[in-house]
Amino acid sequence: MGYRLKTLGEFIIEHQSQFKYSEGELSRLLNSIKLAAKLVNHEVNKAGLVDILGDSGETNIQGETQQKLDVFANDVFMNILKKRDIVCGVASEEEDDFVVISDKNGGHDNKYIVLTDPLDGSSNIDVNVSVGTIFSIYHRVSPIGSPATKDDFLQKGREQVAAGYVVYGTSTMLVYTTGFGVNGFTLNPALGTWYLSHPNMKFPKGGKIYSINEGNYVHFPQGVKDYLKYCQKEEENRPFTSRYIGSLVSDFHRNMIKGGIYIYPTSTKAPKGKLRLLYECNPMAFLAEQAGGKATDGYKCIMDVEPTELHQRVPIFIGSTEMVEKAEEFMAKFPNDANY
Ligand code: AHM
Ligand code: MG
Repeated sequence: MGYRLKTLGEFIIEHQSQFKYSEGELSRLLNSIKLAAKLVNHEVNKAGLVDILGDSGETNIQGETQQKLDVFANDVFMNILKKRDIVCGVASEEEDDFVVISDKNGGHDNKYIVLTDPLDGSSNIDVNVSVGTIFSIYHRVSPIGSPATKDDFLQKGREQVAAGYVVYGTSTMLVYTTGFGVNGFTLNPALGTWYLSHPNMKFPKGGKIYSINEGNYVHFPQGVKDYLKYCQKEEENRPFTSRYIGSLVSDFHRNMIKGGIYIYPTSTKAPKGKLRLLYECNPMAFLAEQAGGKATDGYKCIMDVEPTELHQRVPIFIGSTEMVEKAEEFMAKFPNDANY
């Protein structure tokens, strides 16, 4: 990678003036996420070398088995965020409840809250397939000086200040938005430096890739079944092609570059969908919209869904605008069965 490429550190400083009410905290917060991502990357990359693969023997709040690396990634993000004196609270997919963080004086003057899925797609770790980290940043709504409350975390996605993901793939990338477009940075592992490799990322308007776990087909709503048949039909520029890694970050990343749609709908097995509104869907929806794409629950924008609980699940249709809108046309023929 060329040595005169812009680094993530330089990029953050250059764009600091875009954040009207920040006194540099948001830049410092992004810098701490970049550090946490490097630590997790280091561990993920040596997963095959050391005895770190396999179950930690613990389950998270949803009763799913946690992998050791999930626990490691969660600890890294929690610890780094706790120590930086920027956030007043953090919620993680791997924690039962949100964590209140006091400032360096033992008070509660910090302004930001972070929600994170520290290691998404972790069932892929044992088989050496890409995983990711997802993060979402908000201003607190509770008064400065008092401990963070649940209301700080139950804000609509529209209120996000920043969001992003790290994809630990064939190379490691950090992709984020602060509401001024989406930029992607690739890690040079030899130097530990992130370089701006994908400036101003945009979803192609249309695309030919659909990503969904078709093993659940018989359990899908009729609108989804009909849309899949549309994707598979030999007509005009179809059939589309199916690609599903089973790692939201990686599937989203590929679709943003090539044009595509990712769907995790409701099903008779998962009546609310599978993915979490606050840790997964809202941050990816913010990125999608900032990249000219779209994210809905099949009927309305994900970022307009009113959050009611921390670990709430929602169905999601996300990706190239024309593809999402076509899927919505099929969904609109049936009543919304989403039970959330
Ligand atoms: P996780 O947070 O437990 O890792 O689950 C989220 C992941 C997504 O990354 C992925 O797209 C989806 O679950 C795959 O689910 P499924 O195996 O049901 O297709
Ligand atoms: Mg997840």
